[in-house]
Amino acid sequence: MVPLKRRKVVSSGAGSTGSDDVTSPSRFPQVVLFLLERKMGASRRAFLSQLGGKNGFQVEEQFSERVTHVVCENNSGEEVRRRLESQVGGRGRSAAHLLDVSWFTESMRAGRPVEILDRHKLQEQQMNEVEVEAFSTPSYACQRRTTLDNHNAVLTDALSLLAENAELSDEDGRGVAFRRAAAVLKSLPEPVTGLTQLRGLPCLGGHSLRVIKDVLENGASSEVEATKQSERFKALKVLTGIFGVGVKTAERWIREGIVSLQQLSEQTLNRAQQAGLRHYEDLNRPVTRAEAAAVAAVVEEAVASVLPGARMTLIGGFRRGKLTGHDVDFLLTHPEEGREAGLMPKVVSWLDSQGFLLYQKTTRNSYLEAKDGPARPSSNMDRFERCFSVFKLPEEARRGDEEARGGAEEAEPCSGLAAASQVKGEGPRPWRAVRVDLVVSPISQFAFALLGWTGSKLFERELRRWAGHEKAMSLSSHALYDNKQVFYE
Ligand code: 8GT
Ligand code: MN
Repeated sequence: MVPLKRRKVVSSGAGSTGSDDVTSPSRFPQVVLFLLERKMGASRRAFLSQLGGKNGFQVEEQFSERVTHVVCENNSGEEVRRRLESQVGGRGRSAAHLLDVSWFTESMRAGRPVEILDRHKLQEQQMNEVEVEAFSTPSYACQRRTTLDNHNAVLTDALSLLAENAELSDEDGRGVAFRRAAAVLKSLPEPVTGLTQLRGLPCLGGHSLRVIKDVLENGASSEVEATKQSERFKALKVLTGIFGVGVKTAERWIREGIVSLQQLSEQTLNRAQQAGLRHYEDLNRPVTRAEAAAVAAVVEEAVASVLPGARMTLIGGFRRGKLTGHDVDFLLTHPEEGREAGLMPKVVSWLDSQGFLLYQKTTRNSYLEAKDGPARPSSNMDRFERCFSVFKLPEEARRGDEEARGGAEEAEPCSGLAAASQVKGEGPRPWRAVRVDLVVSPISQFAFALLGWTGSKLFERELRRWAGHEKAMSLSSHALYDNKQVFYE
C-alpha cells in the first residue's frame, strides 16, 4: 500500500515531469492543475508540467473530477468544455476554473497560485450563459421567456415542417412533440452548433434529435427533404391552403384524384371555400404589420360607430409582436357587462355596408367548424361568438408603408393558379384580401379570453397543461378554476 501522500504525488502526474519532482510535496493542496495538451503541444505541456511540479503544484496527467484548475492555451471556453466532458465520459460538468496559460505563468513567477482575474478566465461569460440556459430550460413552454429572435431558425424550420406534416396526417401527438422540440430551440440564446449543447434540454425526443443531428452535420435533414418532395404532402399543403378546407376534405379530394387547384370546380365548394379559392393568392401571402394596423383602424371605426364605448383589442400573433401573420385577430368587449350582447352582428353589418367584407360567417363555437369534418374536441375551443371573415382591404389604407411593400415582395406565389391569375394580366388591384377573425367576450371573461387568444397555440396548450398538472387548476378562455375548490351555483 502506497502512503496516501506519496500516492497523491505520483498521480499528480508526473509521468513526464521527471523522477526528482514526483517526490516533492504539494505546497497548495487546494489547487490541482491539469494542462490541456490541445494547441499547447505535448513538449510545451511536459515542460510546463515539470515547472509546476518544481514550484510545488500538483499537476495531474489525466483530467478528473479532482482537478480544480484547467490551464489552456489558445482555446475557447466552449472547445475546452466539450473536450473535458468527453474525457470524464459525459458525467456532467466539472466545476474547475478554465484558465488561460497566463494565469499559470504568473503563478509560477509568483511561486504561488495568483488570484484569478477576469482576464485569466476562458470566455467564462459566454460559457456560463450557455450552461445556465442549457440546463435551466423549464419543460413547459409557458415558463420560458422566448423572444422573436430565433437563433436556430434552420433547425426549427425543419422541425416545424415535420410538425406540419404530422398534423396534415392526423397525427396530432407527433405534431405536438415536434412543436415542443422547436419551441425549446427557439428559446435558446445562441445558435446550436453541436449536439452536446442540447444535453439536459427538455422535450427533445429521439426523433427530433435525429433531425437536428442531420441538419447540424449535413446542412439539411433527409426526412424533411423527402417530406417536401412527397406528392401527398405537396397536395395536402396546396389544398388545405384554401380557406375553409381542412385535412379531412383535402384527403377526400386526394382520394378522388384532386391534387391541384385547377382540378377544383366552384360548384362543389361551399361558400367559404369558394372565397378561399377566389382569393387564394392573397390569403396565402403573409399579412404585414402595416396591413394589420390598417384593418385595426377599420374595425375600430366599425365598433365605435355601432356601440360607442365598446373596446377592440388586437390579439393573436400580432399581439405577440410578430412581423407577419396569416390573419388578423381582434377581441371585442364592452366595459359594462351585458352591453356586448348583439355587438357582433352590428359590427359585421357595418363592415358589410361599407364594402369591407368579401366573406363572413358568424358562429358560436366555430373553432370546430374551422377544422371541418366531424367535430373534434379541441383543447382551445370556446363558446364565444366569433366571426371568420375575408376583408377587402383598400390599397390606400396601407399605401406608403415600407413594411407593407417589403412583406409583399418576400411572398412567393403559392400555386399554379396564383401564377395564372398574374399571367392573365389583371394588373395590380386597388385592394387585397385579408383573413380577419373577430371574437366577442363579456368583460367578466375578458382577461381569460385575451390570454387564450393571444397564442401561440403551443403556448396556450402548455399553459393549460401547466395549470392542470402543476397547479391543479383548469384554465380556459372563459375562466380559471381551482380544482380543489367546490363551486355551488
Ligand atoms: P398567425 O395568425 O400568424 O398564423 O398566428 P396566430 O395569430 O398565433 O394564430 P391564429 O391561428 O390566428 O390563432 C390565434 C390564437 O387564437 C391562437 O393562440 C389559438 O390558440 C387561438 N384560437 C383559435 N381558435 C380558438 C378558439 O376557438 N378558442 C380559443 N380560446 N382560442 C382559439 O385559433
Ligand atoms: Mn392570427
